[in-house]
Amino acid sequence: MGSKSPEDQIPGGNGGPLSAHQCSSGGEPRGAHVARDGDGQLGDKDGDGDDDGDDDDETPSVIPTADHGKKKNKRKPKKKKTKNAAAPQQSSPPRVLLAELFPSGEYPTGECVGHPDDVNTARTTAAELRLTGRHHLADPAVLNDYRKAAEIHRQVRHWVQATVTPGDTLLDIANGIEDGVRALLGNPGIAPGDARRSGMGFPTGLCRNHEVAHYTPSPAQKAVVLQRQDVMKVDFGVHINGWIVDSAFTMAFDPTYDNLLAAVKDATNTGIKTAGIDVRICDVSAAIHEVMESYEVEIGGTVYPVKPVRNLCAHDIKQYRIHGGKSIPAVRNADQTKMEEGEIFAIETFGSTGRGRTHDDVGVYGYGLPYHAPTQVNLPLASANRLYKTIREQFGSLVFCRRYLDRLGIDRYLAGLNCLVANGVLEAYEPLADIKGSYSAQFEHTILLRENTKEILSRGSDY
Ligand SMILES: [Co+2]
Repeated sequence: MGSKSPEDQIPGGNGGPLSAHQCSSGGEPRGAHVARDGDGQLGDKDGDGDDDGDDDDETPSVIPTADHGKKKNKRKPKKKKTKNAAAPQQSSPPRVLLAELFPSGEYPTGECVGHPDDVNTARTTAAELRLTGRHHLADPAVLNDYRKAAEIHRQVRHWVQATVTPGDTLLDIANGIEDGVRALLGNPGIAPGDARRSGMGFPTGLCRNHEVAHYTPSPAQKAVVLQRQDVMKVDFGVHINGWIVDSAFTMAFDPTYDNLLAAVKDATNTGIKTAGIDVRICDVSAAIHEVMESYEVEIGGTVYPVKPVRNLCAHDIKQYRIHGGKSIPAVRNADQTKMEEGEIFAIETFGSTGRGRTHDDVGVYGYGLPYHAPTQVNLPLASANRLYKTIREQFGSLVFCRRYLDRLGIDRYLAGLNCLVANGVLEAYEPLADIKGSYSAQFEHTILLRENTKEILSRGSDY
C-alpha cells in the first residue's frame, strides 16, 4: 500500500549521484510472464499426489514455498505421480491451513543480505532499542509469525499469477485473494477481535493502467472485467498480530509493457539493495530515481520515458500501522533521515508513462482509524457512534473497505461512515490515478532491518 505525500512535502535539492547503481537481477523484461512463470517449483517436490481432488494437470495446484535462492523459473519436468500420502501441499484456490504445510511450526526465512555499509560501531544497543520500541524483530516468536505472514502472501499471490486471466472480474480476484489469506491463516475474521489477531493488512488493491494505487472493487459498482491489454497492480497485505507484510506486483498479458514492468521491478530491487541500517533516505531515493529513469517503453509506436511516481512513497511499518511515519520518495530529495535498526520498511516504487504524479480519483478505497483512536465518540448520529464501536473492535487502526463491513453482515452503514469521515474521526483514502491513457506499474517488498542482516521477508521466486 503506497504512502501518499503531497508533492510539496518532498524535500527539494539533490541527493547527488549514488555509486551503488547496478542493474539488479530483477531488471530483465518479464512483463506478460508474471502471470505464468511464478511456478518454478511446480512438480519439483516429492509426492505430487493429487489427493486434493484437483487433478487437472494444466492447473497448477502446488504452490512453492520460499525459494528465492533459485535463479528462476524454468518449468521442470513433473515427477511421476505417487499415490503415497505425502506432505500436504497447497491447493488451488489456496485453502490448506499454512500450519499444516509447516508441521514444525517454523516458517521460511526471507532472503537475507548484509547491510550496505556495515561498519558502524555506534550501533544502537539492545537496551536503547527497547526504549525506542523497535526490539520486536529480536523476538523469535514475532519473527516466525512475520515469516508465516510472508509465506501466506507468496502462496496466495502464486495462485493469482497462475490462475487470473482476462475476463475475470476484479471483485472475484479480490475476494479470491482475501478468502485465500483468511483460509491459510485459519481465521475467517468475523468474531470481534479476530481480524485484529490476523488477516488482511489493508484492502486488496487492484489498479489497472492509469489507476496507480488504492483502488479496490466494490459490489456496489458496475463489475470491472480484466482486459488482455490491462496492466494490473496487485497490492495486498497479510498481518499477524498487527505485523503487516506489504507486498505488490504487476501483471500484464501483453508483452508491450515488459519494459515498464522491468523498470519498476529494477527500481524496487535497487531500493531494497540500497536500503539498510544507517542509510540515508535521500540515498535510497536517488538510486531508485536513477534506475527508473534509465528505462523507456514503446506503446503503440510512441516511446515513453518511465517516470517515477513522485508522490507515492515507500514507508516504514509499525505494529497495526501500515504507514509508520518515515517516507522514501522515488525521486531525488535532500532528506538526511537514516533508516535504523529494528525498523521495518515496505520498499515500493511506482513507474508511469504519464506525468509521474497522481491525483485523487473518484470514489473511496478504504477507511482507517488513527492509531490512538478514543474508545468511543459522541456524534449527533447514533448509528455513527455504534459503527465507530464496531470498527474499533473489528479493525482497530487497520485500513478496511466497505466489502469488509458487508461480510460482517453490517448493513445501512453508509450514513454513519460518512458522518465519521465528515467529523474527522475516520480517515477515508481515495483512489490515486495518473492521467487517463497512461500506464503504471508497481513492485513492493517488506524488509526487516535486523541487527546483523537485512531480511527481505516477502521475496519469492516470482519477484
Ligand atoms: Co506499501
